[in-house]
Formats: sequence, C-alpha cells, structure tokens
Amino acid sequence: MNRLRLAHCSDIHLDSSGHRQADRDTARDGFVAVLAAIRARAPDLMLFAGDLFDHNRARPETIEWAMAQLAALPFPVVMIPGNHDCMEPGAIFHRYDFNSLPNVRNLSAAEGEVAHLQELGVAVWGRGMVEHNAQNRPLADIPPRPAGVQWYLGLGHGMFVPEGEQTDRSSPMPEADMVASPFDYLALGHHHAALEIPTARGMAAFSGSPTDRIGRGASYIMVELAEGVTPVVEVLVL
Ligand SMILES: [Mn+2]
Repeated sequence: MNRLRLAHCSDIHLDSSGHRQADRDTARDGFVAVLAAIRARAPDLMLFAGDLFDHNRARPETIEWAMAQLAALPFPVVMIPGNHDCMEPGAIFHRYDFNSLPNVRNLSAAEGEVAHLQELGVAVWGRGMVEHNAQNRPLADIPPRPAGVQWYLGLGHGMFVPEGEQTDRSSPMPEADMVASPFDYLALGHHHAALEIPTARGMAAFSGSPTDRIGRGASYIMVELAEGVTPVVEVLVL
C-alpha cells in the first residue's frame, strides 16, 4: 500500500504517583479520550512511544484495564516501554505479556527488535529500556531498513539533544541520530510537549502527552505517509 495513516501517542502515566484517586482517574480519562479521538480518525496503525504506566508498581487492576483498552482497538498497536515502566527486574512488561493481545506488539528486547506487519507493508523497530541513565542510548545501533518493506517506522523514548548540544542527562537521543535514521517516521516519547524534527528520509516527532497540558496542550499526533512525499505530521490537541 503506498499510503499509510499513523496515530502516535505516548506518556499516559497510568497510576501516576500522586497516590490520590483523582490523579489516577485523570490519567485514565486522558487515555480513554485519546483512544476515542484516534479511533475517530481511523488509522492503519498506532505507535505508542513509552510510559503507558507511571511506575512498575501500577496496580494489577490498572494494568488489566489498560490491556483491555488496547485489545479493544480495531487496528494494530506497536509499543515500547518508557523509563517509568522500564524493563527492570519485576517490571510490568515482565509480569504481563502484552504480546498476548492479538493486535499488540510490545517491543521490549533490550537489544531492540523489529515487528513486521505484513498486511500493511510495515516494519517497526524499537527497544525496551532497561535502565534510564546517561549510558542508555535509545537510538544507538538502529538496524538498516529491512528488504522489501514499504514503510520502516521507529520508536524511541528519551531526552532530545539538539544538534550541537551536549547533555549528561539520562537516555540521550541526539538530533543527529534522528536525522540519520533510516525511518520514514520516528515516533518519540518522554518530552510531554510536542515537537517535530525533520530527518533526512522523513520525520521524527514527540507527540506530547494526552494527560499533560505542557507546550501546545494535551496532544497526540496523526501522520499521513505517501510514497515519495515528506510525511505530513499533525499535532492534535484534545
Ligand atoms: Mn519518560
């Protein structure tokens, strides 16, 4: 297929650590709202770029609720863990198999892995963060574009480091790594404000968070990909 419509969101932070019921409900409400908005736009695929949960101690009821929300979507979902729900010992994604959901692929391998969605001509690369520290390089060692795929998409979760800047903060993602990446579209999470970053081949973007009003507001992204054209990235505010 020579066109593809993507939805991209991240950073829901379910069971956020305010320890108040109101905080939990705010995150749940945001997740329900963004999924309804995305469904109305009928994407071919949704990319989720990390931090679905606020921490690895999220309640079983919350985890099971989130799994049911994802399983009810009428399109495939490819997701990665973030730093808040990283692949440390005892992690949510060690205890609960999101890949048991027929329409969900959770890319949680530390070395990275590629999901193939053959019916869409899509391959998606991502990795599961184990530790959020300065040595963690979310966009290091990206494998080249697989042969024969129409669309190569990426997922990353970490700190944006603009060209020419340095950082000693955790999980740095240099702009140069994004620009040089082989992806048609690179879906990013961690910053709660939306940001579009042109790349040599396509586009990268942070979607912002549907549960945080920083930046342009509580947001997600829709992307229209078409053969031979720069991807059209639309930041949508809930
Ligand atoms: Mn994060």
